[in-house]
Amino acid sequence: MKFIDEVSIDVKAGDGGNGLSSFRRLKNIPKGGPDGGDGGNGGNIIFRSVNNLNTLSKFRFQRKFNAQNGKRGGSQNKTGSDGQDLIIEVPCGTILYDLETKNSIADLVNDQDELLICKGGRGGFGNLRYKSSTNRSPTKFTEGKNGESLNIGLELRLLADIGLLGKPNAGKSSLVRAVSSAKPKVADYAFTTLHPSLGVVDYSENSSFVISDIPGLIAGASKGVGLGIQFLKHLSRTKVIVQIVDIYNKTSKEIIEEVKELTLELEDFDSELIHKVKWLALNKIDLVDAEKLEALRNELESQFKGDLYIYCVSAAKKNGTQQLMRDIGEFMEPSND
Ligand SMILES: Nc1nc2c(ncn2[C@@H]2O[C@H](COP(=O)(O)OP(=O)(O)OP(=O)(O)O)[C@@H](O)[C@H]2O)c(=O)[nH]1
Ligand SMILES: [Mg+2]
Repeated sequence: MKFIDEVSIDVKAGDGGNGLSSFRRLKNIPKGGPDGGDGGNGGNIIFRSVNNLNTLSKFRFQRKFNAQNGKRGGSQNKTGSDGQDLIIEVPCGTILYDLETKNSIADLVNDQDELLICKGGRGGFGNLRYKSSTNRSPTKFTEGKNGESLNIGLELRLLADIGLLGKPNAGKSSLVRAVSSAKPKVADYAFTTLHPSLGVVDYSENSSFVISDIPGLIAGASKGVGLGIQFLKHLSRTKVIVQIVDIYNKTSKEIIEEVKELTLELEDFDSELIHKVKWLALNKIDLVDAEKLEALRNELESQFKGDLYIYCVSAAKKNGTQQLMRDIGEFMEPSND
């Protein structure tokens, strides 16, 4: 299914049913009293987040959602039936915005989180309600109230513990394949990955975390170059961001430039995210001479002076990748918060 992470939709709760004005008509009681019942209430619009969805794609086909109206009141003091609530399911991690005010209304994170977003209108009163000692035959009734309506923006921010940040071809998808059972496509051309995906990493016998693969980022991304920065929002909920660099055929100067360049793009998008970049994975070490690698590593260690944990890995050969995941997993354990 196509990956969609932003949509706008119109939702409207049901209107309340009108009250009824009627009088009892029985053969032997020609002048029966008022017996008009109340209208039913309109159905509410409720959003629910569920685990088994991971994209907002279904909203491409349906943009308008109406909950049922309440039914009109009946004679013999029958209340009209209430309109059914409409439950709209979205993936966990969906943020709801009021598009008019631009305010965020809800952030549905956990499976089965629910929130009433638009309340159905109340049903009107039937004429029986208006009977009194001074007015035994009221004809007055009230109309049901309109249900609330909203123009809502939905934005999905994937829920991952770890996000990967890297240029196209750095080996992000290869790393996800190496450490999880997820199988994002890997190929030797830029922008193989066109949308984010998630994988579960079992970093020890009883512990796991979720890693997210995102499309590659290039200089100028914040100005829309390449696939742009639209996917960086999926890094916003991660606890840790791992930067990954292809070191094959590059000088240490080029590698340092690349690390800084990507950090700047990330900063342009959201300066808060910079603090999450704690790890640097130097990838494709299988293609690099061991001595050169050692020198490179020392140079980078002194350049980033403890700002980054530096790891040498080969995602393709699964070399060093388990250790990297284990160390990140242990770093994220609650006692280290
Ligand atoms: N030799 C070697 N090749 C690798 C390694 N990791 C990835 N590659 C190759 O590098 C190319 C790009 O790998 P991907 O995993 O698709 O890279 P990516 O970062 O996901 O790329 P985009 O999705 O385009 O951003 C593929 O041809 C991989 O086989 C590695 O450790 N060693
Ligand atoms: Mg990829």
